[in-house]
Amino acid sequence: MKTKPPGLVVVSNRIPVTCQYERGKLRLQTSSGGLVSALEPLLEDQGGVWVGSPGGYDSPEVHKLMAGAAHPKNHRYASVYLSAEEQQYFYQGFSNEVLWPLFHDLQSRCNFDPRYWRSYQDVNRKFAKAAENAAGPDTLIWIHDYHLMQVGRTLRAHRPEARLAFFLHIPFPPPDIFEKLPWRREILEGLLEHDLIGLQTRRDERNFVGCLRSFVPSIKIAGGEEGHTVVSERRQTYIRFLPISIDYPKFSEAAASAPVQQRVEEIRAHHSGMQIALGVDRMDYTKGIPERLKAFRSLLRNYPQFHRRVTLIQIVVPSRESIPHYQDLKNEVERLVAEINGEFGEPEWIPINYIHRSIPREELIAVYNAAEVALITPLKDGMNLVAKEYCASRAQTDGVLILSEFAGAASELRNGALLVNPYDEDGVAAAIKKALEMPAEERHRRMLRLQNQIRTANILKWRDRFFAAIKKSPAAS
Ligand code: GDG
Repeated sequence: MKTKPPGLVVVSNRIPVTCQYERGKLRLQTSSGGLVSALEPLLEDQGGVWVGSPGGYDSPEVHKLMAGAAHPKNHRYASVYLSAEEQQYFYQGFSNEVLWPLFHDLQSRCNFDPRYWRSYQDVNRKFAKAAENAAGPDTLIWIHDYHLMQVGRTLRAHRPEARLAFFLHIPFPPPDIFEKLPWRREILEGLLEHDLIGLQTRRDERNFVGCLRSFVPSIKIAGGEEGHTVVSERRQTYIRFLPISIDYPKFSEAAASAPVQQRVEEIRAHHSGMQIALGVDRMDYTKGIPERLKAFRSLLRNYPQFHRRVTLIQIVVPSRESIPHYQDLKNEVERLVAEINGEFGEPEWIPINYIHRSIPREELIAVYNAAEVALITPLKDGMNLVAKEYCASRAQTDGVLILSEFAGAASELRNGALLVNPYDEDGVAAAIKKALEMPAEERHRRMLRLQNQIRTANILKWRDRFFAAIKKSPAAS
């Protein structure tokens, strides 16, 4: 008997499990990062196939480990295996030395090596083939993020009638930055093979449409407030900003649970008489970690009344460690932590408590709950889920969110958060002071607004809005 084809195939660079060497042995670990956090609850609820790479190199050992891996209850993984060279040129190279810095407005960090582009196209074809194998004729194929912007091109060539959607998790740059990309036209035309393109914010939608106008002159664009429709030679594409979110109850319920509350008590008892400020980030230069540490140093220099009264817990999850810029960043962060602790520390007070590893989800929720202030100050960020998770985890409807105006989350959370320019060291220091001194009634009022916003616009709502937008896309009508 033939099995029913799945209704949804999600395609992303990584699936939620990672093959990694640990003390010389290859093991399976859970992957962390915003995309996995966002898509996991959605697939749990919806079912389907998740196509992506499990990391590690294409080898019999990795295949064997994946063959024995447990699949989640409601969906299954279809692995795409990458060679060492593909990891180097496609992943580290084109994805993370070209697209990542360029799309975060940091073009001086780009390395436009043409070998990277060739590998990017080859690997995108590989992902397209895996998606095609997993999809039935009516399946929606939903491709995610900047690693896979050419997958739609191959899929469309093989399946002209397929339903294809794309979501970009990172920002889309304005035309005067995007134009530096030698393959700008190919990237835009590849994206236009989808029926729907979702972006994080209105600004990203505006930038993307601006780039289409500048670099693909043959198309017609209509629309405004309710999204844009692009008519190209062969098809129509609907473009819409759809801000991603979190599984709100997962955080709020865990935060209120007895084991988490017990951990919160322990963490607070350890910092008795002090307020806790918190940073949680992947180790990435876009997250503004050195700039934040310098702002915290300004707080301690400008306002000595906070000595022994505040501790910054900074959790940094190792990321992309084989890329030189990331190694330099780690050294810079560690130097700054040591300098600041050296300058201000006392026998009974360490100003910055630095954790350089991923901690378990429940422990993270306990830390969110224990911290009076969250310092989310990326230089540029597609959304930033940590900002939303922090609010959802505040069981006592209290706590102050300090948020960079350059995070995608700022457009939804501006009414409750204290918005800052992450490049303004003294400005961020003043915002931390304001947060630490904020009256309880104002903290409560602001947090209530934030929680209401995030609870209503949660991840399942995001999915529903995405599916509603697909129905609106011209191919569906
Ligand atoms: C990309 C875009 C966009 C962090 N530390 C630990 C841990 N985490 C989890 C957090 C959160 C995720 O990692 C980080 O998500 P972000 O959204 O903040 O950032 P990116 O990884 O850069 O994500 C971003 C996102 O995609 C979704 O579209 O918002 O702009 O760059 O979920 O909880 N998880 C655990 N331990 C940790 O120590 N378990």
